[in-house]
Amino acid sequence: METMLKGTGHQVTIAPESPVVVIGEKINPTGQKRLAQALRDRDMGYVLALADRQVSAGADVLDVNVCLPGSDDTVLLSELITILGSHATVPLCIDTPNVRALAGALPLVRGKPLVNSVTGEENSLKSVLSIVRDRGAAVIGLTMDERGVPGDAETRLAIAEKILERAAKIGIPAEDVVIDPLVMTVGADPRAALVTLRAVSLIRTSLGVNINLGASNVSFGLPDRQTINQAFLSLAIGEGANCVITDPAKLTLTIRAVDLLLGRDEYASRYIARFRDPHGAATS
Ligand code: THG
Repeated sequence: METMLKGTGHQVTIAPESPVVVIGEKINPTGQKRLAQALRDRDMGYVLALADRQVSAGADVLDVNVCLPGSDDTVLLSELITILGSHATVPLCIDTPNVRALAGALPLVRGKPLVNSVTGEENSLKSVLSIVRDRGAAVIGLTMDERGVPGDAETRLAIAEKILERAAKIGIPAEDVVIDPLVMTVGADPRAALVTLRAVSLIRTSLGVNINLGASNVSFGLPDRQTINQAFLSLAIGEGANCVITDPAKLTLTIRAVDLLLGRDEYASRYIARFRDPHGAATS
């Protein structure tokens, strides 16, 4: 199954056996004071530089989240989408829990974006899927619902099935739904990563859809988070994850190494390309 995304200058395909697609997560003010301030000051130059740095570091797609604590992101998201759209050429991933912000921003995105995200909650399914369908976008489906994130892989599979059914019902094809089985932190629950890895495998083999994962949650509160994130991603890609939302400066090299080891990088050219430019500016 192929999920196709488009920016103004790049087309990106998420597909099994293809190289893993990297979504740069850094345009997100959560835990980033400098970005939060830049967004409050409308210092768009700072945000555009952050976009460029991530693309140079290997991001195929850019996640855009401008949710500042205590303020509505409706206006800011639309403003940033417009500016980013005439600057960055890669596809965008619109990351907001605010349906109004999503509805306002999505028509302004050029190409074919990814919407982050819909969940198995009735409210979310009802409001988000129709916006996605009307725009002809693709969407990330999170395997959580009114009861939260299930503690077992089978229930996450059931939620993924429900999201796909509801999407199909209103005319969104399965290839435009990327399922995110969600990872919790292993610092709080030693089996957290294991459940996610099982869910990746189960969803991938049962439903055949493409699978996204965030890499940063897993290591929260532990020392040397990067090592844990690298190990987790390697295992997850081995189980079938083929799209990763992460910090490209820290994880791209590991991802390219895993692609190489899984036979998805002929002549090791993509891995080697990361070394051609000291700033990591090689993009293919
Ligand atoms: N799945 C989907 N979308 C997601 C997530 C996911 N969006 C949000 C999040 N998870 C991924 N995005 C971020 C953005 C910023 C940070 C982490 C995840 C971040 N993290 C460090 C921290 O937690 O303290 C701070 C900086 C760092 O060391 O990198 O800033 O799972 N679909």
